Amino acid sequence: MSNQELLPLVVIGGGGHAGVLVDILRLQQREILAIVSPEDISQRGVFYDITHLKNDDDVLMFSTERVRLVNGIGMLPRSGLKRKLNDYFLSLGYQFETIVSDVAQVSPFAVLEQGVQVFPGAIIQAGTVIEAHSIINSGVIVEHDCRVGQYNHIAPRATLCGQVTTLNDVYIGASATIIQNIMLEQHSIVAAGAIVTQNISSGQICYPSRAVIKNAI
Ligand code: JB3
Repeated sequence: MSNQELLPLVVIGGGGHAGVLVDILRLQQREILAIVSPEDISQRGVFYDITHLKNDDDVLMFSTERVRLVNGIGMLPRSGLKRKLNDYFLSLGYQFETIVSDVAQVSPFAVLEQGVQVFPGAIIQAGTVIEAHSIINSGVIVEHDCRVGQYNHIAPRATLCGQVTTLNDVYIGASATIIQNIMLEQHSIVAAGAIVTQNISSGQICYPSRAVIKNAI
């Protein structure tokens, strides 16, 4: 699809996560109409020359047919802000853009649903489905035939081996590893650096096992 057919964008949120998204979109020469954030954004150079709107209802000046939204709110464990804002704007008829960095590697045989965000260096292999509004952060590897649920946040450099399934609202921390065929149920959390070798039930948290240090001799 040429840039001419792509609709202009309005970014919701003006923090670090939004900054990475705008970086990606500038490289793709996408038209960004505004950053919507109650806080000052002038300290972030990446937002230069973009209109700053302070209230979410300012978005209503844009027709739902003539813009697409980008949710620039990061998704930390138990944070409901991203979904709350999504639900509000979806209920008004707005649609969210799926964003894929030019330096991510996404198989043509993978499926990305509405509002998915794939950051630089990420790899998504064949047969994998990423459901709506999930974040695949920088350097993440999602191996073949995985299914990532809605509103997941896969933090930088995490690895999902083959056939991993996550349900909705799962958080996988930076550099965590999920071995093949594992199921992570809704609202489960994997802490940064953890290695997951068994299924995790709904709402459970998996922490890195303590490094076992034994005398070598
Ligand atoms: O760890 C990584 C790689 N990224 C983190 C990401 C996943 O989550 C990042 O380090 C942060 O922990 C977090 O990123 P985020 O959401 O950009 O955090 P922060 O820099 O605090 O920015 C939050 C933005 O949301 C700020 O611009 C707030 O003004 C804005 N905000 C808060 N409430 C809102 C609202 N914006 C709108 N439009 N509406 C709100 O209700």
